[in-house]
Amino acid sequence: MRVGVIGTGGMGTLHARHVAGSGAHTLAAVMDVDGHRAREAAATCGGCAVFSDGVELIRAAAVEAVIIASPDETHAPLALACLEAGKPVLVEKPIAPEIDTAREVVEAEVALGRRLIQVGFMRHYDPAHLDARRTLDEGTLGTLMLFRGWHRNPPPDPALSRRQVLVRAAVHDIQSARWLFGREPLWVSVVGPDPSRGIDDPSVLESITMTFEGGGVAVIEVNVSAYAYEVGMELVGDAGIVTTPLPSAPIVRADAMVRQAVDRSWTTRFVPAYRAEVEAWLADAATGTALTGPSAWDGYATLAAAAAAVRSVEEGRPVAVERIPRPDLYA
Ligand code: ISE
Repeated sequence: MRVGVIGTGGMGTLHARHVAGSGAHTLAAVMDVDGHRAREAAATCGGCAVFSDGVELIRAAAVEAVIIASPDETHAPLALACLEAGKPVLVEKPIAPEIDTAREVVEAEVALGRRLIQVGFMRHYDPAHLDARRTLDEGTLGTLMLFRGWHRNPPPDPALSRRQVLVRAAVHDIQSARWLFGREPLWVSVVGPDPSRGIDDPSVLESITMTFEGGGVAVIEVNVSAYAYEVGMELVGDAGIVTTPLPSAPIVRADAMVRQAVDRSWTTRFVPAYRAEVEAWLADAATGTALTGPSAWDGYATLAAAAAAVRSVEEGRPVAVERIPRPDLYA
């Protein structure tokens, strides 16, 4: 496939590198509002066309598939342009910052009648998550009762508000819980360590509890005040428990200490998952049939739960998740 990448910040450049290095596919074009940054990304990937307008890139004849890694509020309009052009797209999460916009994207794809959108929930491609998932599928854990997730980031600069953390970051963990339970959350409740902080105040740590249709509970720590970067989960079933392992970095004993390095950012922790995500998406796209990775519905449904999480902070109580019924396209 000939691929165009929109947005050449850290994430877009990493995706562009994975496309260029895939062997099977070509990086045809990149786009960024910062022309210098776009040209630099093109150069580090061995050269390609450079656009200053995302929709022009999407419509270009030389581009067969699109990756959207531009700012959050551009995700939905650009994904809609991909649907219009009939081109497969991998769009970074969140699919939109607002739930109504996310619903419009789902409705447009349903009207088209074909799955062309994949959302960037790369944990589906992370070996540690996949191993845990396999253990659950093999029946070793019995019935899944509890998903416990942790998502720890060193403090971002600039700081993120509680709303931003719930809508931009916690959607990953909400998606992991939906993926493992295979069902939708019914209720969401969020508490932070400092009850005086409002939804637009900086986030420190959010503790999100979700109850699921058909039983099951998820308890998720999203912590933007952490010593390093850690993402993991524990699945508690009625017959067993699986926990994703600690980092596989070597354990060093020296100076009367035992040390093991921990990642500082997702850009190192999840590199293999991002590469696998792009390769799986392109392999699906190249067949010309439906995409099979996390869908626009997953993007919408995680956002519906994130919207309930925002309301839970605002109203100080558990909130029911409101969402449209799942269209047959995503059965
Ligand atoms: C951040 O919001 C991201 O976009 C990354 O995908 C994620 O892995 C990271 O933990 C988030 O904080």
